[in-house]
Order: sequence, then C-alpha cells, then structure tokens
Amino acid sequence: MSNVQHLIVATRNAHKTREIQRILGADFVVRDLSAYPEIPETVESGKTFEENATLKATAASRQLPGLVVADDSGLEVDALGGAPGIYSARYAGQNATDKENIDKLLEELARIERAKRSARFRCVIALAREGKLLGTFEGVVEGMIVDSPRGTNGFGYDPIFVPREFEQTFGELPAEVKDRISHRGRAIRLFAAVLANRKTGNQGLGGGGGAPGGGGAPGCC
Ligand code: ITT
Repeated sequence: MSNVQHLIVATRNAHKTREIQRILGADFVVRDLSAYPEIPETVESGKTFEENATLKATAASRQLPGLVVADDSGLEVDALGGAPGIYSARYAGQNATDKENIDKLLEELARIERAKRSARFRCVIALAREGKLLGTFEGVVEGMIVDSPRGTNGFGYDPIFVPREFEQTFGELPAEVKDRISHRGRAIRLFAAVLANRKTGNQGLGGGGGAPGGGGAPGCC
C-alpha cells in the first residue's frame, strides 16, 4: 500500500504550490486549482490572513474531494503600519505584477532609514474537508526590507526581504534555506505534523502548539 498522501492546494499561484510541494517532500502529491478551471475565484473578503485562508479552503473543499488546504500570506512592514499585509498580492492594483508591487513598496519606504525597515512575512494555512474547517496553522519570518531588489529566486517580495540573521535576500538565498526558515515552511510543517499525528491515532491536538518564533496552530481536527 502506498503511503503517499494526496493534497489539493486551493491556489492559482504556482509559486506557492511549488514551495508547498518542496516543503512537504515526496510523501505528498500536491495539486492546485490549475487542474480545476471550473472552480471560481474566492472573494478574499476577510480582514485577516486566517479569515481569507479559511474562506479559500472551505469554498474549494465544498467542490473537491479529500483534504484541501489554502495559503493566505503576505508582507507586513512596520513603518507602514503593517501594510501591505493581506493586500500584498494587489498592493499596486488589482492585477499588479511583482515588480509593480515592489516598486510601490520601495517608493513608500524611500525616506525610511535602514534601522526602521523591519518587516515580516506571515502565512496562514487553512485545512478543510467537505466545506468544514479542520484547522489553521501560522508561520512567521522576521526580517527587513532593503533599498533595491537583489536576486531572482522565489517570487513576490523575495528580492527585497532579508531574513533576520542573514545578509542575502530571499531572492538570493537557495530555495532550501528559504523553506527552512520561511513563514510558509513553518506553517506547512505545523500542518504536516498534525496530519502525521492523526495518522498514528494521536488526535489530542487542541490549541496552542507552535514552532519557536514561527507562529502556532490554533488547533485542529
Ligand atoms: P491565491 O489567493 O490564489 O493563493 P495569491 O498570490 O493571490 O494566490 P495571497 O492573496 O495569499 O495569494 O497573496 C500573497 C502575496 O503575498 C503574494 O502574491 C506575494 O506578493 C506575497 N507573498 C506571500 N508569500 C511570499 C513569499 O514567500 N515570498 C514573496 N512574496 C510573498
């Protein structure tokens, strides 16, 4: 019997799918909504990452079999009061490119000195089945925003984000390093640990656990 677990990620962002597959490794086969063009876009009307991740996961899981996860994520810049936050994908407008979003952010920060450019990526993974939320998992990585883009790895704001205790941006760091410390890596590993526990029959998982400095799992399943 194969131990491979099938998982649908309710996203049309192929970068997220690739990272999630990479983080989960060969024990999982990950597909995303590119395989299901008939499923409509979910309106992200929530006020938090958790609300939006929940909306995306529950909506898709009403129409798809098995376990469905959604990722809502973004960049919070302290000098901008937490912006772009949940609006990260559309900071420079509805269909903005990564470059347009980065250019707008760097313009907003133009007069902010280096020491005040602290920021973090946050990711909430929501897990659902048959329209019901089973749990949410959060990961955070702290860092700062540099003056100009560096590197071509990753996606989104990666070329302008330097994680704490590093000198290179996520755009310059190898994928394995990003996965080890990133908001998404932390959230996905929490989620995978809960699934593994469920498989071994240890379901007493309510509340609170979390990776050090990496967010936590409000509870699952
Ligand atoms: P789905 O809703 O279909 O999943 P999306 O890209 O619209 O795709 P979000 O609403 O969660 O997803 O917005 C996430 C945005 O936050 C993303 O487009 C990037 O701009 C930024 N972001 C999130 N994680 C990132 C990462 O690891 N590196 C760089 N930027 C990231």
